[in-house]
Amino acid sequence: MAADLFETVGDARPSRETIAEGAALLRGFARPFEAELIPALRTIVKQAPFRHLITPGGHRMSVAMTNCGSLGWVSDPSGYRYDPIDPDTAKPWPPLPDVLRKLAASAAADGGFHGFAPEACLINRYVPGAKLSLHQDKDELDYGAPIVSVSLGLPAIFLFGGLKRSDTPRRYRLEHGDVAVWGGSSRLFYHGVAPLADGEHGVLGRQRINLTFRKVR
Ligand code: MD6
Ligand code: FE
Repeated sequence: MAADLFETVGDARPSRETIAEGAALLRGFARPFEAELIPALRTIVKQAPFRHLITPGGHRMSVAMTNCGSLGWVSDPSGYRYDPIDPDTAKPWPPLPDVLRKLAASAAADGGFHGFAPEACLINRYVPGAKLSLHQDKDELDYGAPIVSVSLGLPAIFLFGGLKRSDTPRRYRLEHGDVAVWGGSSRLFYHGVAPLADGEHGVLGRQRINLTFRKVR
Protein backbone atom coordinates (compact mmCIF):
# COMPACT_ATOMS: atom_id res chain seq x y z
CA MET A 1 0.00 0.00 0.00
CA ALA A 2 1.28 3.48 -0.83
CA ALA A 3 2.31 5.61 2.12
CA ASP A 4 -0.33 8.10 3.14
CA LEU A 5 0.54 11.68 2.20
CA PHE A 6 0.05 12.78 5.78
CA GLU A 7 2.00 10.01 7.39
CA THR A 8 5.16 11.02 9.23
CA VAL A 9 8.07 8.85 10.24
CA GLY A 10 8.42 8.25 13.97
CA ASP A 11 6.57 10.51 16.39
CA ALA A 12 3.68 12.16 14.57
CA ARG A 13 2.99 14.63 17.37
CA PRO A 14 4.26 18.17 16.84
CA SER A 15 7.30 18.94 18.98
CA ARG A 16 5.74 22.12 20.34
CA GLU A 17 2.07 22.88 20.80
CA THR A 18 0.64 26.10 22.21
CA ILE A 19 -2.41 25.15 24.28
CA ALA A 20 -3.28 28.63 25.57
CA GLU A 21 -1.63 32.03 25.73
CA GLY A 22 1.46 31.40 27.89
CA ALA A 23 1.10 27.60 27.90
CA ALA A 24 2.98 25.17 25.67
CA LEU A 25 3.62 21.44 25.44
CA LEU A 26 7.20 20.57 24.46
CA ARG A 27 7.09 16.97 23.27
CA GLY A 28 10.10 14.87 24.22
CA PHE A 29 12.00 17.88 25.56
CA ALA A 30 13.33 15.97 28.60
CA ARG A 31 14.56 12.95 26.63
CA PRO A 32 18.16 14.24 26.19
CA PHE A 33 18.36 14.74 30.01
CA GLU A 34 17.02 11.28 30.85
CA ALA A 35 20.31 9.43 31.48
CA GLU A 36 21.29 11.94 34.17
CA LEU A 37 17.79 12.73 35.37
CA ILE A 38 16.62 9.30 36.48
CA PRO A 39 19.64 8.47 38.71
CA ALA A 40 19.33 11.96 40.26
CA LEU A 41 15.68 11.25 41.11
CA ARG A 42 16.55 7.89 42.65
CA THR A 43 19.05 9.65 44.96
CA ILE A 44 16.44 12.25 45.98
CA VAL A 45 13.73 9.74 46.87
CA LYS A 46 16.16 7.79 49.06
CA GLN A 47 16.73 10.97 51.11
CA ALA A 48 13.13 12.22 51.02
CA PRO A 49 10.81 9.25 50.41
CA PHE A 50 7.44 9.57 48.66
CA ARG A 51 4.48 10.03 51.01
CA HIS A 52 0.73 10.49 50.67
CA LEU A 53 -0.15 13.95 51.96
CA ILE A 54 -3.41 14.77 53.69
CA THR A 55 -5.45 17.64 52.22
CA PRO A 56 -6.82 20.42 54.44
CA GLY A 57 -10.19 18.68 53.97
CA GLY A 58 -8.79 15.53 55.60
CA HIS A 59 -8.43 13.38 52.44
CA ARG A 60 -5.35 11.25 51.71
CA MET A 61 -4.06 12.15 48.23
CA SER A 62 -3.82 9.22 45.77
CA VAL A 63 -0.67 10.80 44.29
CA ALA A 64 2.46 10.30 46.45
CA MET A 65 4.75 13.34 46.73
CA THR A 66 8.20 14.51 47.70
CA ASN A 67 10.34 17.55 46.84
CA CYS A 68 13.82 18.79 46.16
CA GLY A 69 15.14 22.35 46.21
CA SER A 70 15.30 25.02 48.90
CA LEU A 71 11.52 24.85 49.40
CA GLY A 72 9.05 21.97 49.21
CA TRP A 73 5.27 22.01 48.73
CA VAL A 74 3.41 20.30 51.56
CA SER A 75 -0.20 19.80 52.57
CA ASP A 76 -1.58 18.83 55.94
CA PRO A 77 -4.82 19.42 57.82
CA SER A 78 -3.68 22.99 58.61
CA GLY A 79 -3.37 23.92 54.91
CA TYR A 80 -0.98 24.08 51.96
CA ARG A 81 2.44 25.72 52.28
CA TYR A 82 6.03 25.83 51.07
CA ASP A 83 8.42 24.63 53.75
CA PRO A 84 12.26 24.55 53.74
CA ILE A 85 12.12 21.46 56.02
CA ASP A 86 10.71 18.05 55.11
CA PRO A 87 8.19 17.38 57.91
CA ASP A 88 8.79 13.59 57.60
CA THR A 89 12.58 13.66 58.02
CA ALA A 90 12.88 17.01 59.89
CA LYS A 91 15.76 17.84 57.51
CA PRO A 92 16.03 20.25 54.56
CA TRP A 93 14.78 18.83 51.25
CA PRO A 94 17.55 17.37 49.04
CA PRO A 95 19.16 20.08 46.90
CA LEU A 96 17.99 20.65 43.33
CA PRO A 97 20.51 18.80 41.12
CA ASP A 98 22.16 20.73 38.27
CA VAL A 99 20.54 18.52 35.65
CA LEU A 100 17.08 19.47 36.94
CA ARG A 101 17.98 23.15 37.15
CA LYS A 102 19.22 23.10 33.54
CA LEU A 103 16.23 21.15 32.25
CA ALA A 104 13.78 23.55 33.93
CA ALA A 105 15.55 26.70 32.75
CA SER A 106 15.96 25.53 29.15
CA ALA A 107 12.33 24.33 28.90
CA ALA A 108 11.08 27.63 30.34
CA ALA A 109 13.19 29.55 27.80
CA ASP A 110 11.81 27.38 24.98
CA GLY A 111 8.32 28.25 26.23
CA GLY A 112 9.19 31.97 26.12
CA PHE A 113 10.16 32.55 29.77
CA HIS A 114 13.84 33.47 30.12
CA GLY A 115 15.81 33.45 33.37
CA PHE A 116 13.63 30.88 35.17
CA ALA A 117 15.28 29.96 38.50
CA PRO A 118 13.03 27.60 40.49
CA GLU A 119 13.29 27.20 44.27
CA ALA A 120 11.02 24.17 44.46
CA CYS A 121 10.66 20.94 42.53
CA LEU A 122 7.58 18.95 43.53
CA ILE A 123 7.90 15.29 42.57
CA ASN A 124 4.62 13.40 42.10
CA ARG A 125 4.25 9.64 41.76
CA TYR A 126 1.11 8.16 40.17
CA VAL A 127 0.34 4.45 40.21
CA PRO A 128 -2.57 3.10 38.11
CA GLY A 129 -5.81 4.69 39.35
CA ALA A 130 -4.11 7.70 41.00
CA LYS A 131 -5.43 11.08 39.90
CA LEU A 132 -5.19 14.77 40.65
CA SER A 133 -8.45 16.74 40.87
CA LEU A 134 -8.83 20.06 39.06
CA HIS A 135 -6.93 22.75 40.93
CA GLN A 136 -5.09 26.04 40.50
CA ASP A 137 -1.41 26.41 41.44
CA LYS A 138 -1.74 29.48 43.64
CA ASP A 139 0.42 28.89 46.72
CA GLU A 140 3.33 30.79 45.14
CA LEU A 141 3.93 34.50 45.73
CA ASP A 142 5.31 35.13 42.23
CA TYR A 143 2.80 34.47 39.44
CA GLY A 144 5.16 36.19 36.97
CA ALA A 145 7.24 33.02 36.72
CA PRO A 146 5.91 30.00 34.83
CA ILE A 147 5.57 26.46 36.11
CA VAL A 148 7.58 23.83 34.26
CA SER A 149 6.13 20.32 34.41
CA VAL A 150 8.02 17.20 33.27
CA SER A 151 6.27 13.87 32.64
CA LEU A 152 8.12 10.55 32.97
CA GLY A 153 7.00 6.93 32.83
CA LEU A 154 3.43 5.87 31.99
CA PRO A 155 1.38 8.27 29.83
CA ALA A 156 -1.33 10.37 31.48
CA ILE A 157 -4.28 12.49 30.38
CA PHE A 158 -3.68 16.08 31.47
CA LEU A 159 -6.87 18.10 31.96
CA PHE A 160 -6.54 21.76 31.14
CA GLY A 161 -9.42 24.13 31.82
CA GLY A 162 -9.64 27.88 32.28
CA LEU A 163 -9.79 30.50 35.01
CA LYS A 164 -13.08 29.13 36.40
CA ARG A 165 -13.43 25.67 37.91
CA SER A 166 -16.57 25.22 35.77
CA ASP A 167 -14.66 25.72 32.47
CA THR A 168 -14.75 22.34 30.68
CA PRO A 169 -11.16 21.06 30.52
CA ARG A 170 -9.50 19.93 27.30
CA ARG A 171 -7.54 16.66 27.45
CA TYR A 172 -3.89 16.21 26.44
CA ARG A 173 -1.93 12.97 26.50
CA LEU A 174 1.45 13.50 28.20
CA GLU A 175 4.12 10.89 27.54
CA HIS A 176 7.57 10.07 28.90
CA GLY A 177 9.82 13.09 28.31
CA ASP A 178 7.07 15.59 27.52
CA VAL A 179 7.30 19.00 29.22
CA ALA A 180 4.52 21.52 29.82
CA VAL A 181 5.42 25.19 30.41
CA TRP A 182 2.74 27.22 31.98
CA GLY A 183 2.65 30.94 32.68
CA GLY A 184 1.48 34.37 31.62
CA SER A 185 -2.29 34.69 31.27
CA SER A 186 -2.86 30.94 31.81
CA ARG A 187 -0.75 30.74 34.99
CA LEU A 188 -3.86 30.33 37.16
CA PHE A 189 -5.87 28.04 34.86
CA TYR A 190 -7.52 25.02 36.47
CA HIS A 191 -5.85 21.72 35.60
CA GLY A 192 -5.61 18.14 36.79
CA VAL A 193 -4.71 14.59 35.83
CA ALA A 194 -7.27 11.85 34.94
CA PRO A 195 -6.98 8.48 36.75
CA LEU A 196 -3.80 6.83 35.48
CA ALA A 197 -4.39 3.89 33.14
CA ASP A 198 -2.56 0.67 33.93
CA GLY A 199 0.53 -0.21 31.93
CA GLU A 200 4.21 -0.97 32.13
CA HIS A 201 6.80 1.61 31.12
CA GLY A 202 10.14 0.38 29.77
CA VAL A 203 12.23 2.58 32.06
CA LEU A 204 10.04 3.36 35.09
CA GLY A 205 7.70 0.37 35.29
CA ARG A 206 4.13 0.66 36.51
CA GLN A 207 4.08 4.35 37.44
CA ARG A 208 4.16 7.91 36.22
CA ILE A 209 6.51 10.49 37.73
CA ASN A 210 5.79 14.19 37.28
CA LEU A 211 8.15 17.00 38.26
CA THR A 212 6.81 20.54 38.67
CA PHE A 213 9.31 23.32 39.09
CA ARG A 214 8.14 26.50 40.77
CA LYS A 215 9.50 29.92 41.58
CA VAL A 216 7.86 30.51 44.92
CA ARG A 217 8.90 34.00 46.04
C1 MD6 B 1 0.87 16.39 36.91
N1 MD6 B 1 0.69 18.71 37.20
O1 MD6 B 1 1.04 16.54 35.71
C2 MD6 B 1 0.34 17.48 37.74
N2 MD6 B 1 0.53 22.21 37.61
O2 MD6 B 1 1.12 15.34 37.49
C3 MD6 B 1 0.27 19.87 37.67
O3 MD6 B 1 -0.46 19.97 38.62
C4 MD6 B 1 0.71 21.07 36.99
O4 MD6 B 1 1.48 19.88 35.08
C5 MD6 B 1 0.86 23.36 37.01
C6 MD6 B 1 1.40 23.41 35.76
C7 MD6 B 1 1.62 22.22 35.10
C8 MD6 B 1 1.28 21.03 35.71
FE1 FE C 1 -0.82 21.92 39.36
